[in-house]
Amino acid sequence: MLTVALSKGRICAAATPLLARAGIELDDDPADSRRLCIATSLPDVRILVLRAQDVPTFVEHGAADLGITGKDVLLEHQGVGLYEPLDLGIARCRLVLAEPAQAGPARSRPRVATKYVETTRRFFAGKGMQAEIIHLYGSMEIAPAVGLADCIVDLVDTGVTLAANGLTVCEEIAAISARLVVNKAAMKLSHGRVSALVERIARAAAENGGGCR
Ligand code: PRT
Ligand code: MG
Repeated sequence: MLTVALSKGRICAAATPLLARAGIELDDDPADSRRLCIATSLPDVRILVLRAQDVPTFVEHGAADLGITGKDVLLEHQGVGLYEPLDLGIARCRLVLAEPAQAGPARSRPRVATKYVETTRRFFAGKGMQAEIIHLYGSMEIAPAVGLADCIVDLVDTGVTLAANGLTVCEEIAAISARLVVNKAAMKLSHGRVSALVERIARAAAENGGGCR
């Protein structure tokens, strides 16, 4: 049996049609099933539906052989024991630094609201700066308006949410999309079966206009 850990929410919504094109049909719709483990049309492949942030943990520990999650989550997790063989080209967005459109003069030690604590720390360290990081779990966009932070690090797609909260992008930190990850030990021990599944998904992603290695 090969177990694939799949990030629920918008990545799951985009990945399900991609998996179907790869010949992997889920027996239940993850959006309205309470099952967290879903069988598929391939008798030896099952899907675990997980919080995005938990996908690398399951794969790293071998509880899942493969995983599908966002590059934002992987940058933050900095997993060891994971290969990242494939960019699926779905759930694309950008990780950005954003600030109020009418920002005051920059501080030497900016206060930055984000859920991407490690990625933000590394980004500022790369500029030779120290940031005061305010760790939030959501609704980062409101933090500058209420004086909690000077700027935010968050995902942006259309930019509508930033604009609605009076924020503009100052800098792009990373281009984000969903990635396929593989447990390193599974890649060695079950090489034939794992690489056949990776190939199947790679072909479907390429047909979809994504799928870079
Ligand atoms: O997990 P959490 O509950 O914190 O986030 P969520 O419920 O907003 O998203 P979820 O769980 O469905 O999926 C999160 C994953 O989807 C991320 O880890 C990314 O890899 C990927 N992804 C792709 C995105 C977006 N695009 C995106 N636009 N995740 C979040 N957003 C948010 C963005 O932060 C903004 O607040 O969507 C909002 C709308 O974006 P605009 O710019 O189109 O207005
Ligand atoms: Mg969510």
